[in-house]
Amino acid sequence: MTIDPRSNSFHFASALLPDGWVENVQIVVADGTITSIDPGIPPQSGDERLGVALPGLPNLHSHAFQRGMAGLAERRGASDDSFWTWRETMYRFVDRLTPDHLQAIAALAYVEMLESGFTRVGEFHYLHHDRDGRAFADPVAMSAAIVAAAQESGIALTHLPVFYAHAGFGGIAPGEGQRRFIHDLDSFGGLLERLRTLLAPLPDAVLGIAPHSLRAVTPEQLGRLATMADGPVHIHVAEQVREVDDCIAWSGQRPVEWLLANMPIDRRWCFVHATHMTGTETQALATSGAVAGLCPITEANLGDGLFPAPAFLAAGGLFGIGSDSNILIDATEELRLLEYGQRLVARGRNILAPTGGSIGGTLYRDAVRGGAQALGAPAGLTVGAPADFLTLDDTHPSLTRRKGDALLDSHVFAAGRSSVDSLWRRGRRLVEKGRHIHRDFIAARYRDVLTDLLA
Ligand code: NGQ
Ligand code: ZN
Repeated sequence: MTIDPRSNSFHFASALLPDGWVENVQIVVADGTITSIDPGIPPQSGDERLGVALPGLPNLHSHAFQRGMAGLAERRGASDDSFWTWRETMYRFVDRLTPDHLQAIAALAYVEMLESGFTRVGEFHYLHHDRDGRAFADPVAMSAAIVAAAQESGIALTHLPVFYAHAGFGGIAPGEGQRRFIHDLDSFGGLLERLRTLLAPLPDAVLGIAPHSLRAVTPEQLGRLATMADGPVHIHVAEQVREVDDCIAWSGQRPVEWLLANMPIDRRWCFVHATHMTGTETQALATSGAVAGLCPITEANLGDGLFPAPAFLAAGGLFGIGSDSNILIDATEELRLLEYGQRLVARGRNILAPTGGSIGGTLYRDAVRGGAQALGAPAGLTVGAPADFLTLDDTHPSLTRRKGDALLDSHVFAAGRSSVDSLWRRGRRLVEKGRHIHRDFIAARYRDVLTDLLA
């Protein structure tokens, strides 16, 4: 029998499928795509035999370049530090980045995402222009660096080019530190056109659109933007109390309230953060079809506040997780902190699952489903989806004698990312024993770039 080099078959002792755990499952892959899933059969000759398989997690919100400043904004300043003082530091870091710098930094971020169990990233990309604020000769030069980093690392990309026009509510003119982000609707339309071509050769790539925040766009621009593309629509919203206060002063409504009342919110939309909501807003967002994009590590790092997860989930809300500032890239820690934030405030345990439910299992499954919806991608291991999965290390002490959801509880709460063994994208093994196959090269280049940038 001749073996098609693009065709693979895998046999797993157990696997998490969209309908739950199955044992002894064979998954056949052709050209990167799953062509069959057969549970309850013994290994066939030619199968690669593996242990526990999980679907890869979508990382629905990343600003890859911020990986380059991770840890550099943790020193206390003269006056009270806040999200807004952090943003000043971030703007200074942005000032010097070239497309080559961006590619090197993003590639390392994506390698780390894959190593921790993410298989797709939603790159919320606003660093469009050259250092002087003028468009590059090739206006998609910075997006091309993101695409190159996705290609090198192998991660699936949902590219979310950001529309940014103003510094605050009411159409305030942008500041000097924002010069590299700015578009008008015409230039942004041109950018989208170029991006369609740029993304076409990248397997499984999705193009969405991202009005940065209600601070950065006018209502007229926002209304137009949603009609300029048919993919996902992502927006930062209600992350900081100051934003809520400014929105009320401008419109008489809170940010989430304003969006739900004035825009055609549906399953295409992802509300990133949505931290500060009233009970009424929480209910309304949960039933809108939109996904809440939660970034627990970054939200803790920036002092944002705590998302009202119990009420949101009780109302049937969908969420996904994002690594946002990439201060630390770890899928298990995002899920762990999502639950721990609630425990610390409620002074209780086992909060974000229905009665009798496993916290790790519930959060993992929900984050796969919500993240996939938000990134315009198939959710989990199904026929027709890309073969994007990871295996857990069966010999990890923390996983001893665990099965089914108990594995996910111990993966998320006890072992953390150290229990990720290998990871496949489109049926190709990119991570082996916790290390990306191109880690050495990509990490060395990252060090060179940071040495240059921090000189
Ligand atoms: C961003 N990050 O676009 O990188 C923002 C900060 C802003 C987060 N919100 C800038 N986490 O919101 O104006
Ligand atoms: Zn963000």
